[in-house]
Amino acid sequence: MISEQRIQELNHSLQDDHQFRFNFLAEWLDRRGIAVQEIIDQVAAFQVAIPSWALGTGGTRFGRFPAGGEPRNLEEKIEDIGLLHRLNRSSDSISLHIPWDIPKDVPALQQLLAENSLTIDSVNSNTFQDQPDQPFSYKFGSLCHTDASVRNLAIQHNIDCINYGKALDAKTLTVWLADGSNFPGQQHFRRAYQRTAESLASIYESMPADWTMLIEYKPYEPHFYSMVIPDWGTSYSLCQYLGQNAQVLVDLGHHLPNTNIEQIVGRLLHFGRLGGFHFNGSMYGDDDLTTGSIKPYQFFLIFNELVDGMTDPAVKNPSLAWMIDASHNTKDPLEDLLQSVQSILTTYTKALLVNRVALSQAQEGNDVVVAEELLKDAFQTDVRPLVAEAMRQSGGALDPIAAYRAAHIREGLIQKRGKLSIATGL
Ligand code: PSV
Ligand code: MN
Ligand code: MN
Repeated sequence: MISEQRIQELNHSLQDDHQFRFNFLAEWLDRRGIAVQEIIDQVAAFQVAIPSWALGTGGTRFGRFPAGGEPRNLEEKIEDIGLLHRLNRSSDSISLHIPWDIPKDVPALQQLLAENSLTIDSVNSNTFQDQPDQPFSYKFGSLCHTDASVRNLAIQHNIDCINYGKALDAKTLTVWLADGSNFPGQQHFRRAYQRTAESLASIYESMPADWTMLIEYKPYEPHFYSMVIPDWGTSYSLCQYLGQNAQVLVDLGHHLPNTNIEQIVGRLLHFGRLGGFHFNGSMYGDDDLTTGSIKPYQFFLIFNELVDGMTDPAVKNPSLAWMIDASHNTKDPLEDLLQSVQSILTTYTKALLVNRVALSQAQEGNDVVVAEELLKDAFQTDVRPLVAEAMRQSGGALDPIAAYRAAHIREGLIQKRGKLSIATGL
């Protein structure tokens, strides 16, 4: 849909302005003792996985307005992500959701992944929907269910996910449970937790030793009175119960308004239990909007904690799995994903600019104003030329969204797949 040569041609037309802006910023940072190329290399190395379920329009329960040209199968989803990766060189993997993405022809998929320079990031289980041929229902829960037959079905589904993942060299199983209750008295909290822990242990025991289980939490929805894993503390305690290869996954949208997410990140890093991140933007809750679109300063503060933890030798946390978990109701999903990656990299770059030595001194000396100003200084720096330069140096587009539009990609996809093609998603 867009060749590397076309990307270079488009870059050529933007090069002059880019160089001007880049030189100014690079010189300014250089004067302050910041190693610019090191920052660029770190940004270029940062890769964010794209979920297979975010390539179509999400919709709400009130309606859905398809973008047209949505991917109709796993192969086309891989092609779409390959396209994103060609443009920004920062989305080199895909997360699968079973049973939506059951791999059929594994060798052909492996070849397609290699052609698109992609790998499989994680496999996500789905026990929040009943499948047509399913013998028991998840209506009253899956891993927490009162009936062992339902629990075993959900356990087996997760084991199947691991096996699908193994065939494609994945190493992560992500578990998000919709289990919970809608009314007081409906569910016995302690027994539901215990059954969940034991079910997760059966799955954990079936996982290869080099795999990680990521456990996501969410305070509400689909249940509105209680969720079995509503918060990071519950995820954390389940991880402790399971073992070292279980980690907490933070999804930015899974917090109640005004939650101090950056502090949660700091805590989990301190315990060495932060396994992964689902990026999105949120105003009210699990809105799944474009990353960074609503609260960019909070997003920066979260990245500041992440960079602080990742660069502190005292922190013993495994490397993190980064993924976008968004839904697109009004935008072209591919443009939204490009915007999200751009926002993630921009915010990461700002966090890399924080003067950590000075910040630490200000914190230890209780200089509140200087500490805050150091953060604001990094946050207010326009680092977009650094991100563009990282993409250019990696062979991507200086301006991925402009390149996407210039190449009329959505129009091409509609022509190929039709106006009414619908992708599976949330
Ligand atoms: C539902 O809230 C959800 O958005 C979770 O964040 C999961 O990660 C995702 O769906 C896929 O199951
Ligand atoms: Mn999520
Ligand atoms: Mn969610």
